[in-house]
Amino acid sequence: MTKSKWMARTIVAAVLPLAMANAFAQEKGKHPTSGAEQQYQAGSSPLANVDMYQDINPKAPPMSKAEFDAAREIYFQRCAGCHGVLRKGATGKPLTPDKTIPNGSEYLKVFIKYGSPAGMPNWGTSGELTDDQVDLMARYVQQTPPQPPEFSLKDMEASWKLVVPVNKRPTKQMNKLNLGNLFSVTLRDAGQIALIDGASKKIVSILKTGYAVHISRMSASGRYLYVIGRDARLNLIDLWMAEPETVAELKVGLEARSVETSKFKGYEDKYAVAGTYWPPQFVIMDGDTLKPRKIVSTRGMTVDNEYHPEPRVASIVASHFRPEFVITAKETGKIMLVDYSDLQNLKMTTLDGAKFLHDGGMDSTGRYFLVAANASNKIAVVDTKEDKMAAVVDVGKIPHPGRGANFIHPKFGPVWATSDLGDEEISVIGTDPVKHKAQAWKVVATLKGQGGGSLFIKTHPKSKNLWVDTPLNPDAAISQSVAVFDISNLDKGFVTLPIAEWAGIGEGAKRIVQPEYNKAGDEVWFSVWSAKDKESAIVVVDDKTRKLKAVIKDKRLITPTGKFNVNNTQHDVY
Ligand code: DHE
Repeated sequence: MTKSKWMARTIVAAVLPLAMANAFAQEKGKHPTSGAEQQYQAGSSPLANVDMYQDINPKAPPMSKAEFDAAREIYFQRCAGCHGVLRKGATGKPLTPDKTIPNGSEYLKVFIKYGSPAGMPNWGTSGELTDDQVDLMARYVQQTPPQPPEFSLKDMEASWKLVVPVNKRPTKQMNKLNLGNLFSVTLRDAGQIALIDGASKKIVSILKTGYAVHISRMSASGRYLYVIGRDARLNLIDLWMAEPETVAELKVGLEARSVETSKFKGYEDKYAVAGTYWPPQFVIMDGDTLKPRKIVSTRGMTVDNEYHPEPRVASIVASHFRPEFVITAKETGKIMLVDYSDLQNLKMTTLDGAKFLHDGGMDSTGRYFLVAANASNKIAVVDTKEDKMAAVVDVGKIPHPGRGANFIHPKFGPVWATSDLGDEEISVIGTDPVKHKAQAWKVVATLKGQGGGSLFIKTHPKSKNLWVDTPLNPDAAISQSVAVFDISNLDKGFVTLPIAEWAGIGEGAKRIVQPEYNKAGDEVWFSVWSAKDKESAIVVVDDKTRKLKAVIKDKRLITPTGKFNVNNTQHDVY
């Protein structure tokens, strides 16, 4: 037996039982989410389709250009989410040639095929990659990482389409829609959004957006809707037009997830900002045209003072206390408070949060921003009035709040809560440093939900219910239902509602994802999310009775995921 074959067998023997034990534990629900979490992070990147230069590394195993391109495509579809665009490591390990070449192809093949208990998925044995593809990837990760192109102001300007100039737009609302209760619904795999009227539950229109469209945000006035796709295409939609439609479009980079608008008094609807995963930067634009004004790179030092070449921009919120955007950089853990009052002489305060910042939202006063540092199992709290960190709070495994849930705890006063991707816990954090000082920025209660795999938690100031989804739980009974807690008696535990069953649709994954309230706060909407070729739906529940109120079914509702009520998004109500 050759040395490399022997090594491979030894590693298989060492790794395989653990990988199997891990899979078995997942089935039994002991580590219910590691698999789901990996799949979630390994979402396809649009960089898979970007042409990149192949730098032949003489020390790496040979690869033809065709093999290199095929492997690059797989890498950006499955691996870049965890290992980073430049393979310098993010939540996954670095895969740079200085590390991979000494390990060699056989060793790498084993890891790619069987995975590891530390978190690497078993791409081969799960059937996702063939043996030939595993071999291809083992050789690919020993090559010099190809770098996607940068994206300058000039590139943005070249992509900019001002479809309807401001002076050609209406000066008042030209339709009869109740805009405050309109929902913008992400139709993820269709690259579209549906605008749905909150009262009639009818689709008002379907609009084309970017690839694998991600989130919607509102301008401060509630007139303009901003929709960002993973391909970094940003659509500006004017809700005042007789038929709401795209009035401007801009490509803000090659890959993106977030967008926000200026909300400070005097700057309503003036600016928008979009953050990109690649290149690692953000751009400030005119709010009513998307004309790009200023680009700022996020490359730099982590909170541990190590250089990171590709800190992706994660969540962004707009301060209500200063003319500032609050922008988080995932890999560095830095939080940038960017003053947009003078773009020429841009001022920025940079705070040390915690590594792996992802999603978050404001407390009920709008002063504090609570953001999950997900792979660090922490919530970072920013005081947007004083421009300082208020705290970093330890929570459960891989917190994933969406924008979180604000409510008044019967004992501890105002609190904000997050659920977790990595365990069944819900952490309830005190948010009132004045009247409940002892509890402020502490976990005052930990609730037990249905299981791990939660992405979003939601309530409304008028509601007594706290809703927790679990779309990534491997158990279909859990991913297809939702847990609801009574805020006045949290110790009683939760009740489960079979939302997917209520939808009354055919076969499919039917994951229940992202509770969202209507404007009045008396209805809560859930997406029933199946694959592109299967029927999906939206289920509307009466918040008071917790009974089914309506099911929205329509052939055009392809892969509905996020839903953004205009009023609640505009005013940060959650
Ligand atoms: Fe999201 C918010 C990134 C996968 C639905 N998602 C966010 C935010 C970030 C992010 C940084 C915060 C934006 C903000 O507030 O400014 N999401 C990512 C990823 O990197 C990830 C893990 C993998 C990927 O390849 O994109 C990812 N996200 C998903 C999904 O698979 C979801 C469930 C379905 C979908 O439509 O893509 C999904 N993400 C959402 C939603 C929000 C979101 C609905 C906004 C929630 C809100 O209430 O505001």
